[in-house]
Formats: sequence, structure tokens, C-alpha cells
Amino acid sequence: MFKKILVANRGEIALRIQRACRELGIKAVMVYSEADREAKYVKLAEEAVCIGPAPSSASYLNMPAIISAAEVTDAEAIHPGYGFLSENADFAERVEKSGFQFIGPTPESIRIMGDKVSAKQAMIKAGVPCVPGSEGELPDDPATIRRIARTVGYPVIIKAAGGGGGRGMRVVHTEAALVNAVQMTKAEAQAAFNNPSVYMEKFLQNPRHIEIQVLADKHKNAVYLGERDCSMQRRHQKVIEEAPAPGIPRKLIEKIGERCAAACKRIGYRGAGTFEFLYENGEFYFIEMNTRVQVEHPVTELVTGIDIVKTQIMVAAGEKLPFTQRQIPLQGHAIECRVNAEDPYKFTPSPGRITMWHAPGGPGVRVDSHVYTNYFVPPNYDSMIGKIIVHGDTREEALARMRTALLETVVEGIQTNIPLHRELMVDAKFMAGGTNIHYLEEWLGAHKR
Ligand code: MV4
Repeated sequence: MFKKILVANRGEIALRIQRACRELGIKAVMVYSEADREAKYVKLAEEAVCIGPAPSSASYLNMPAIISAAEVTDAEAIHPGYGFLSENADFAERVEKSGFQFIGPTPESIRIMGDKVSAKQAMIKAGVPCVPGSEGELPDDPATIRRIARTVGYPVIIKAAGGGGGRGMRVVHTEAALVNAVQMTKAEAQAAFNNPSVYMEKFLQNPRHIEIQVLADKHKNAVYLGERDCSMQRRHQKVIEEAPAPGIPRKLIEKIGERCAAACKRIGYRGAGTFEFLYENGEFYFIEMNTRVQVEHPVTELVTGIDIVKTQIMVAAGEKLPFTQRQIPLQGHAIECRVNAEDPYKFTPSPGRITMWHAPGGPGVRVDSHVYTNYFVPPNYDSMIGKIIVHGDTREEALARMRTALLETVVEGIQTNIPLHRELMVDAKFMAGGTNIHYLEEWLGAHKR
């Protein structure tokens, strides 16, 4: 096992990784920007290295500064967390070329999944069901583009191979609009991702966003840890996640989960990963794979009892997965509310000093947050300041625990989206379960103030 790991991230996930390291008896080196100097997880660290000024481009995205920090502190491995450099294949490669273990999949796996065309092709080959569409990159010839769209059937969606997470997409409803839409998406993709490649899919009108968590080791073992329902989102930012997904037959999840685990073995995947699916009319359609630990990993930890971050570290060190698929029962229901420093209805960021922070507690309540009374939320980064996660024997018990937790939570000095969460936890349609990816935005439209 590693003796020392460098944590190349900030905020709640930096603290989450630091905690996992402590439990494993590993020293964690924290890196921080000038804006995060006062953070408690930095003060609490045995070692911490300043990697640059506040802007991410100069600090948390600064590859040479991070690798130098690992060199001067004699770390053996680097955990990238989520966001920042976590899915940057060039970074993973530079980490390994510098003699450190990247805590994540190989640079090759990251590269394949980063290109959504090659990701889809790999999944089709591995037997994972995908959204019907162009098998590969769209050609330039207008007649061929039209022929593919007719076969797929309108409406179609044009997506950039270099996109993902909702960036670089365009829905097309008619043949008249098709070729121009493809050209526009290609031009935008070139400008945004330096890659003009685009592909086509059937546009699913009212899907749910269901994702499968996987863990794989370096010894060809791979398991799935059930699913998460991440349909409650606004502008491609998830707001609430839960596990299991309400109303989806267990047998169907097991079938798709087995396919994901088999795909991992086939492509030599290792570490934690997430297969993203759209779910509509009882069918799963793969759209993308994330090659990092995700913000919402705690809901899976609560229903499986498995520590995903510790397992990431163990498999990166070469250990075998300490459980088989049969040893992963799902227990109860978990819900996560992301706490953002923002206006709860206008969504404008609300950085600044937190004059009072009181976290909730009690049975089945977990809070993943790096903040505390007198913490200053810097304006330079994502507005998420923490997550409240609850577990119960049933979804109803989890909902009741979340309502209680949100009632107990006190945040003063800045605005947060907790009032929004309080309303959503008593919303009849959300309480019934199974809302689709459009529900939250529709709800917000109908509850304007
Ligand atoms: C789609 C889709 C409908 N049909 N693909 C948006 C994020 C990116 N990961 C894929 N996205 C979508 N792809 C087809 N063929 C609808 C979306 C989509 C979406 C997906 C998941 C969660 C929220 C979403 C919000 C709007 C659109």
C-alpha cells in the first residue's frame, strides 16, 4: 500500500480523500491555491503545498505545479478527485511518466472515454446497449447525413465527440434543418474542443438519467455497485441524486450492471467508473462513461456499505477488489442534496463568509462538506459547498430523514439552495419517484418568484 498520496483537488472531495487516506494509514499531501490557504483540511494536513494563485488555470489545473508538489513531498500516487484534471488523459500520462501512480484508469481508457465516438464504439463492441444513431463520426457528405437521419428517425441529436456533460449538442426536428445544424455543431465543436468530429443519435424526448457505478482492479475483476438516479438536474448540473432508482425492475438493473462490469473487463478498465444511461420506456441506452469518482458517489456508498474512495486507492496500489459481485447486496434507500452557495431561485453564485454553519445529524445522516462557521467561500470555483446525504430502510424513510436534516441545517452569511431542497422534498411528483430529466426545470418554471 502507498505510504503517501497527493490530493490534487479542493473542497469537499479533497477532505473526503484525506479522510480515506487517514483510515488507510496513508499520509495525504494536500495542495491548495492562495484562495484555499485557510481551509481547515489544509491546516489539518500533515503536509500541504501551495500550487499557485486563486484561478484554477494557475493552480488546480497547473500540471507542472502539481507534479512538482508530488516530487518535493515524495508522494507515490496522485488522486485527482472530480473536475479539474480528473479526466485529462495527458495529465494521467504525465503523472505516470513522472513515476507516480495515477489513482484512476489508464491514460488510454481516459482517452477512449473522453472521445464520445470512440467510447460508444467500445461499448457497442462490449455489448452495452447504446442510443441508435450514426455508428461513428458523421461524414461531410450532405446526402449521407440525410440518409443516416432518415434511418435513425427524427428528432435526432447532433453531439460533439469532444463534448459530454451537455456541451456541444443540437437537437434537429426536420430534414430541412439537418445539414446546417451539423455544420454549426462541427464549427462549435472545433472552437470549443479543437475537434470537429460529431455524431448523431435518436433524440429521446423524456428519458431519466440513470448511471451505473463500477469498480475494477488490475487483475481483471470488475463489479457494479447498482445504479443512481440523477434525473433531478438543472442545466446539466445535478441537484438531487438517489439510489436505487425508483420503479426500475431489479432484474433490468442487474442485466445492465452485468454488461457494464463485463465491458470493464473487456477494455481493461481499472478504478472507479460510471456508465451514464438514458432510460426510457423500460430500456437503457448508454450515452457516456465518466472515468473518475463522482460527486454523488456517497449515495452508492450508503446503499452498498462500500467505501468507493478507499477502494479506488486500494486497486490503484494493485490490490484485488476485496468483494465479489455476490457480496454486494443493496440495502435501503439513499438520497443526496447538493448544497450550493447560490440564490435558490435565481441561481446566481453567492460566495462570501459563512457566519454560521450548523450541520444536521442523527440516524442515517451524512454530511460531506469542508465548510464551517467563519469559512470564506471563494468566488473562484464551483458553487457547491457540500452535500447532505441520508439513508433509510425505505425511500419514504430517506425522504423523512432528508426533510429533518434540511430543517436542522443552518447556513448564515451567504445564500444557499437549501430552501429549494426543502420544497422539493415535499413535492408530490418527486415524492412519487421516477421524475425525468426535464422535471426540475419545468418545476422551476412553474414556481417562479
Ligand atoms: C441525449 C438526450 C436525449 N437523447 N441524447 C445531456 C448531457 C449529456 N451527457 C447527454 N445529454 C443528453 N443526451 C439523446 N440521444 C438528452 C440529454 C439531456 C440530458 C441528459 C442527462 C441529464 C440531463 C439532460 C438534460 C438535457 C438533455
